[in-house]
Amino acid sequence: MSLKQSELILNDDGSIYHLNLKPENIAQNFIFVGDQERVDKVTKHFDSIEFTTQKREFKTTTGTYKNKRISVISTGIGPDNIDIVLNELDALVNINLKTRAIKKEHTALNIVRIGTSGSLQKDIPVDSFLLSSHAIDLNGMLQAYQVDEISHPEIEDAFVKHTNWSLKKSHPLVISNANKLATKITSEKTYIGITATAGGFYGPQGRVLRLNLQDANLNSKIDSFNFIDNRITNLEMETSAIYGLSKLLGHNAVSMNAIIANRANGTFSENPNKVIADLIIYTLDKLVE
Ligand code: R1P
Repeated sequence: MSLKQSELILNDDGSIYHLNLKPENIAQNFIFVGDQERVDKVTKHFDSIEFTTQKREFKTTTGTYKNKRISVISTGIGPDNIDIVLNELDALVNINLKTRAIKKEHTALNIVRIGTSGSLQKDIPVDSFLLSSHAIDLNGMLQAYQVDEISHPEIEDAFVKHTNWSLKKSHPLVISNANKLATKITSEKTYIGITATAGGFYGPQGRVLRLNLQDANLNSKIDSFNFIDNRITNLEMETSAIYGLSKLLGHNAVSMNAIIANRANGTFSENPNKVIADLIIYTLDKLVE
């Protein structure tokens, strides 16, 4: 079956629509960052750079770090952007862009997100690293797909009950994420926990400036949720989308969070750039171990 031009959209030069990439431009190993300026903060450590391009917020650079070929891409903010990035990267490796047919042989990408995040637990301080063992999707993007095979109804139902989750909002989806890549990057330096992924920065993460919240107590109910010793440790805006789409599409993903804020005690890192720089080096070195 050949995918229609309206479904698989290519630019005039044959590159994929939003990312402006061709299959030969990318490595099998990916680092996702939110901020476009963070791409160079990763690739400045590379031995060599072979390719770079940017369209909108999606900047991609491919090169080698200690002889390992890695592509770094900025996703911008939020699950909606992850939908674009993961579907287009998957198309680059698993769809023949010339015939528009899905390839018989599947290629799995290895993806590590290096992002910033706010801790929800007093004992996970600012300036620490956190690896997401699970994600809880609070934004609903994934519900556009058939997600039954990746969902955990027992935990989701317990969360809905514990938080008295409004039925007007999208049903929370819990995605577990144990894989070899996660094992490789885990160490005594990494906290582990369930990462909650919100679809916005202010109201969806319980911040009040001028608007009242649908549930003013939601953050404290998220903090106190516990399912067989699993607790929700941090909030950010991409992990559930990365974990959910990677599982559905057959890619290996890990989300690494530089904790720059602690929402439980109201603190913010005095030097957020340092914890991000440290996490970049930590992750790169773990990738080539
Ligand atoms: C919000 O400020 C952004 O920061 C976090 C959130 O997930 C969201 O994307 O991650 P990044 O620093 O990777 O962008």
